[in-house]
Amino acid sequence: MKRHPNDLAIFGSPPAFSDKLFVGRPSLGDRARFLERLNDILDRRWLTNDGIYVREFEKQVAGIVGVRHCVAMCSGTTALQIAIRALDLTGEVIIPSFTFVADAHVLEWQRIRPVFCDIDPTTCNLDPQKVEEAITERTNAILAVHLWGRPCDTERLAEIAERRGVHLLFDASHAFGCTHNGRAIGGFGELEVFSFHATKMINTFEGGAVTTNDDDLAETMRSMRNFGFAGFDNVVRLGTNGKMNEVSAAMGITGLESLNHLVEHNRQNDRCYRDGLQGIPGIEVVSRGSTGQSNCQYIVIRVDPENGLPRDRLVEILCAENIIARRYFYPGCHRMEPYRTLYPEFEGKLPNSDWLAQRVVTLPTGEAVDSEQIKVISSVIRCAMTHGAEIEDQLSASS
Ligand code: T4K
Repeated sequence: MKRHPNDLAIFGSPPAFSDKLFVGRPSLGDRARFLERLNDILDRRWLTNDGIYVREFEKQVAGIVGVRHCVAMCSGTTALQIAIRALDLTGEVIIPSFTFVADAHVLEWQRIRPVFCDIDPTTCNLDPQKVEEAITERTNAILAVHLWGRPCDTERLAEIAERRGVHLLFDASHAFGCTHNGRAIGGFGELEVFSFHATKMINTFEGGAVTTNDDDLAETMRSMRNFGFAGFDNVVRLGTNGKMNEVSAAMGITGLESLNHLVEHNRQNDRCYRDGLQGIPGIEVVSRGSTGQSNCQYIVIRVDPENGLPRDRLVEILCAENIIARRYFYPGCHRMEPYRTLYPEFEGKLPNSDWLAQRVVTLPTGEAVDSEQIKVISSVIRCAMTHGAEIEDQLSASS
């Protein structure tokens, strides 16, 4: 195990891992079961358009989440787009900037103005007080994100949304299998949106879904994802192609069979990281949240640059060791195009988002990562942070 800066790969030592360890490595579930289902799909020659696997996947997701409807889609982004169309959102929608850029894109794509709101640096989610302050007569909705599976303050946001007469929906892309105050994520607000992208807790290669208890909304979204059809030859509204295909749904069902095992594996990894990273100067493992069970799909550390190494240097060192860590979610949507050009007014207005975006690193976990590997990752981080000044000196001397 790496103990000294001279053993680090950036100084010419062999990397800690011969193969790259990626954040977001997909969990696959039982391969044989998936292949069986794949053969069945081919035998049936029913590949997409509301097939039996999609229906089964929707039924199982709705059951786990505890809602009346799950409407499966071809991606989380499409699910968000269809959801905001079904709610008929217009004007302005409040969202965090500290999230994946899809949240801003789906609004701008519909010509809705994203209003970036700051987060609470402890919860890393929208700060309800700041949401309240951001509401104007143009505000139509709040789109909150359960970032890294940490539940939003759903109660305060619901109270604000109701009192101020705006819609409330959640992006639960990271939160499948998480609970909040005894309830599964997926049943809060008017609707919640999941991503089942390859990198997510449950994956359908590409995929997503909206979960809701609203019968009319569900029916509207089912029709919208299928070109606005309501039966043969009968188009009743504007629609698109947002359908999930059968192979994706079969992958999702296979993943759901292993959900408990996958979550338990992630929790074990989470415990290993917390042990391994304990007491390292300048490193704090972001908490899982205290209101429920986490799927532990994201292991996020905060790197304090005043106490060790700058965050980006640590990412560089990890990368040289074949540990492909990610800066989720740097630099924040308001600092990306087209938003920084369209809406320069958010510059300097989101101090907590900017602060966190400069400090976070997401580390590899999931089925493809085990405890022994985590011990090695932790020891590389310990070495790098403990010898931060030495490393910087050596690198500047050699450049
Ligand atoms: N809302 C939120 C809060 C989200 O985080 C996302 C997506 C969405 C909405 C939209 O949902 P989708 O429309 O995607 O269903 C990745 C994912 O593509 C994206 O789904 C995800 N969030 C985001 C957080 O991560 P990138 O640009 O970082 O992807 P990329 O290609 O760099 O891959 C990520 C990591 O996963 C790498 O370390 C490599 C690894 N990987 C990836 C794939 C696809 C694998 O090891 N195997 C694979 O097959 O966006």
